[in-house]
Amino acid sequence: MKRTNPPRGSERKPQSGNGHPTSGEPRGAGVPKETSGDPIPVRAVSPSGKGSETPSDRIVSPNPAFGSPKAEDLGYYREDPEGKTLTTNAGTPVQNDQDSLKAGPRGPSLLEDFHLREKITHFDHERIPERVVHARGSGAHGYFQVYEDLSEITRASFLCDPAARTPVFVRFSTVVGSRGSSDLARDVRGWATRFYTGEGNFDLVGNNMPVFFIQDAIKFPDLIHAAKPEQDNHMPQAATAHDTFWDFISLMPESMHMIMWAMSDRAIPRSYRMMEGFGVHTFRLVNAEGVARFVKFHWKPVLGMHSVAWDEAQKISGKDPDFHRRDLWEAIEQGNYPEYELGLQVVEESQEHDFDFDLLDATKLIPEELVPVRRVGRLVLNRNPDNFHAETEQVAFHIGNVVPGIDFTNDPLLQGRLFSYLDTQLLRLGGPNFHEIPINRPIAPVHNNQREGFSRQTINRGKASYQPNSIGGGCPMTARMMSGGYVNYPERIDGVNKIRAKSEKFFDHFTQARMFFISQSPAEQDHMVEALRFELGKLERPPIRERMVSLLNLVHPELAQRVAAGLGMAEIPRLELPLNQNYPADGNPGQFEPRPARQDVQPSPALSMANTVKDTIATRKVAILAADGADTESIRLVREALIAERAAPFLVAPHLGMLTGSDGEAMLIDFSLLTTSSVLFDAVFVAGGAQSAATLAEDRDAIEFVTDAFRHCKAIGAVGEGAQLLRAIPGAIASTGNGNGGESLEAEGVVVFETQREAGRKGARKGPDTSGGLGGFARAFIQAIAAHRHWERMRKNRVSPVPGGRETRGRPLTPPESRPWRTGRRART
Ligand code: HDE
Repeated sequence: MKRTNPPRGSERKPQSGNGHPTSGEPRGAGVPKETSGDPIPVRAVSPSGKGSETPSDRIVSPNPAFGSPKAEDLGYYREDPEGKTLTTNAGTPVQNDQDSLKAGPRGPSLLEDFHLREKITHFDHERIPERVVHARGSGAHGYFQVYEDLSEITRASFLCDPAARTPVFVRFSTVVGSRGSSDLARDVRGWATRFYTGEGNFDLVGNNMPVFFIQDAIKFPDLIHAAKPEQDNHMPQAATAHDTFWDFISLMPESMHMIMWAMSDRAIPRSYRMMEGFGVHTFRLVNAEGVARFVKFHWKPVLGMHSVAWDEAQKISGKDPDFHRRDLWEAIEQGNYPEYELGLQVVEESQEHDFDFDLLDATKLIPEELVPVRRVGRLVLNRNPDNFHAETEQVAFHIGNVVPGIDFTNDPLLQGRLFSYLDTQLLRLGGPNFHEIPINRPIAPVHNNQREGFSRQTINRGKASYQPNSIGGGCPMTARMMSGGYVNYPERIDGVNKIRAKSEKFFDHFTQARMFFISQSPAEQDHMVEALRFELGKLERPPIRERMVSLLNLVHPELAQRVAAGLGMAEIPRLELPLNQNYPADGNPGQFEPRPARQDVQPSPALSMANTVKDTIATRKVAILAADGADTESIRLVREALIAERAAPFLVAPHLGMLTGSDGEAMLIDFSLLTTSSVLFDAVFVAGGAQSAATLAEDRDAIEFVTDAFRHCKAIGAVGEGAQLLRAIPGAIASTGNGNGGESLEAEGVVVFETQREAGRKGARKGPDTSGGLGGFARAFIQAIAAHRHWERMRKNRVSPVPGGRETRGRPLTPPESRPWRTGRRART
C-alpha cells in the first residue's frame, strides 16, 4: 500500500517539558469567555493579586479556539487521526496492520514482529482498576459563574468575581455497581465537581443525597463490603436488595436517615440533569480577615428534580442500561446544556451548638426551613469529553483539593475521606504522578519538589529538589497568605483527650429519618413503602427482615406497619436489644443505644420532590405512537406545539422507514416498536386515524407501550380514534352510562380529544380542559407532561395500612438452611 501522508512527529503545539506552554508563559489562571453557552461577556481573571509571586505566571490570554483555559490546556494533548498515517508508538509508519510477521504464509509468527508485540502488549494493559466505589459514571465539561461577589464570606477568588467563568469537569456516578452496570440501579448518585480555579483545583465531591449512611470513616469499608455483591457468589450486581447489606444496616441504626433517602424516589432519578446535589459534610468558608463560617453546599437543578417509577427503572436497566449516560450526552450534543445553581447554607461560628443535631454528623442535614439556601451562582455543562478513558475514567477527584477560603471541619467522615481519595489513586492510576494526567492538571501553575516516580511527564530543571535551598535561589518559594498562600483555619483544639468516641448528639438516629418520612407526599410515601417491601422481600434470612421492620417502627409506626403488611408479617416484631451493635468491646451497650425520635419534629417541605419545579417540558422526550393512515394534521400540530416548548417528539411506529399519513404525506419514523420502549420516554401521544388505531390495537407491543406509560404514571394524550388504544388499559378511560351519551372519565394525566362525532356519542367528558380544539388539547397535554408524573394513579392500587399493628414477640424463624428446597448440605472440600 502506498503511503498517502508523510510521517509526522508530534502533531502538538510546541510545549515545555511538562506539556504546557513554557513555564512562566501565560497560563490559565482564570476564566475566559466560553465559545459555547451564553454570550455573557467575561474577562480573564487573575486571582486578584492574591496569587503567586509571579503574576505573569497566572494570567491567561485564552485561545478562543479552545473555549476555556482548561479546554485550551487539554487541547495540547488532543490527537485527531483524520488524514494521518498509522504509526507505532515510536512513530514508525506502519505498512501492514493485517498480518503478523511469519516464516512463510503458513509458518509460525516471529518474535521480531515489534508491531504485533507492541499492539498486543498495549491491549493487554488497557484496563485500569475500576473505582472501589462509584465505578460507573459519566462526565461533562462546563463552567461555573458566581452571581455576586462573596468576599464577605470567602476569599476564594472564583466565588468573588461575578465576571469570571471557572472551567469545571463534573462526574456523575452510581455507588455500588461495577463499571458496566446499569445507570438505573436503586442507589445514591455521586456528583463530583472539579473547579479549575486560578488558585488551584477545588473538588466538591458530593452526592445527590444530603446525608450519609455512617458517621465515621472507619465504618466505610464495612458499609461497602456489605453493599457490594455477596462474598461467595458475587451476586447481586449493583443492588442493595440482598442479605449482607440489610444485615449490616439492621445493626447500624445510625444509617436510618440515609435509608429513608435511599428508599425514596431520589435513588432512581429521571436524569442527572434533574437531581439535587449536596456536599454532605459541613465545610468552612473563610474570608480575607480570617473569619470563618460553617457552610453546606447544594446544587439545585434548573429543570427541577424528578424520578422514574421503580418498575420502570428495572425495565430501563434492560432496555437501555446507559439511560442516564445517554441522556447527559445527548442533551449536551443538542445544546440543551444541563444547568444547576450553587446554593449555600451558611451558619455563623457562634451558632454551632444551636441545633438539636451536631453539625459534624454527616447523617444529619440542616433543614432549609431553619437555614435557607442562598443561591449564589450557576453551573452549566456544555461540552462532552473527547475520550471517556482519558477524561471520565482518569479524573481523580480528591476532597482535599481546596483553595484558599475553603476549609474543613472535624466531621469524622470527612476527615477519613481526606486520606482515602489520594490513596486510592495510587493503585487506580498507577503511581504518584496522576496529577499530571491532562484532566487532573490544574490550570494554575505547579512548581514543587515532588519530581520522580512512575510515568513522570514534567522535566524539572535545576539541581535542587528540596526546601530550603540556596543552590536554586530558594525556589520554588512559599507564598504569603496575602499573596494567595493556603493557610489552614487555626481552629482551637485544647483540653481534649485522645479518644475513640462520638459526641452525644450523634446518637439521635431517628428524628431526621422521621422528618424525612413525614415530609413526603402520600405518593412518595407509597414509593418508600414499596421500595422497602422490595428490598426486604428479597432477603433470604427472616431475622434480618424482622430487625429492619422493628427499626422502621422507631422511625414511624405507619411506615413499619405498611412495610410489614407487604412482607406478610401480621405484627411488628419485637425489638432485639441492644439495637445498636456498633460499640467497642469494652463498652456498655446501653450507653450506645440511639435516642428515640422526637415526636414533635416538623415536616420539611423542601425534602419532598412533589414541591419541585413543574412548569417546563424542556428536553422531555415524547413518543408519538402511530401507524400507517394516522391523522397527519394532529401529528403535525402536536409535534409543533411540543417543539415550541422545547420538548423532543419522536415518531414511533410498528415498522421503521416512512409512515404514510391520512393525507398521503410520508413521515420519517424515528423508532420501531421493536427498537424502543415507552420506559425511554416521558410521555406518549397516540395519533388519531381509524386505520392507524386499528393497526395499533392489534399490536401487542403498542398495547404494552401505552400500558407501561399508564402504569408509570406518565402523561398520555390521544386524539380521535387513538383513544381506542387507551380504552384497552384498565382505569385509563372509564365510561359510564349506556354507551349512548354517558360520561367518559379520564384518569389523572390522561388527555383525550375526540372528534365532534365521537364526543357527541360519548356525551359529556370529565378530564383536562381540551376546549379550543386541537390547540386546547395540545395545551392540556403539555400541562400534563410538565407535572412529570401523575403518581395519584398508582395510589389507587395500594395496599392500605394494616390497622392496629402492634409490637409483640417475633414468631419462630426458619433459618435458610432448613427451607424445604434445600435438600442437602453443600459439599465442602
Ligand atoms: Fe467517596 N470515595 N468515600 N464518598 N466518593 C471515592 O475515590 C470514601 C463518601 C464520592 O466521580 C473513592 O477516586 C471514603 C461520601 C464520590 O471519581 C474512594 C468515605 C460522599 C466519588 C472513596 C467516602 C462520597 C467517591 C473511590 C467514607 C458524598 C466518585 C474512587 C469516609 C459526600 C468520584 C475514588 C468520581 C469516590 C472513599 C464517603 C462521594 C475510595 C473512605 C460521604 C462522588 O477514595
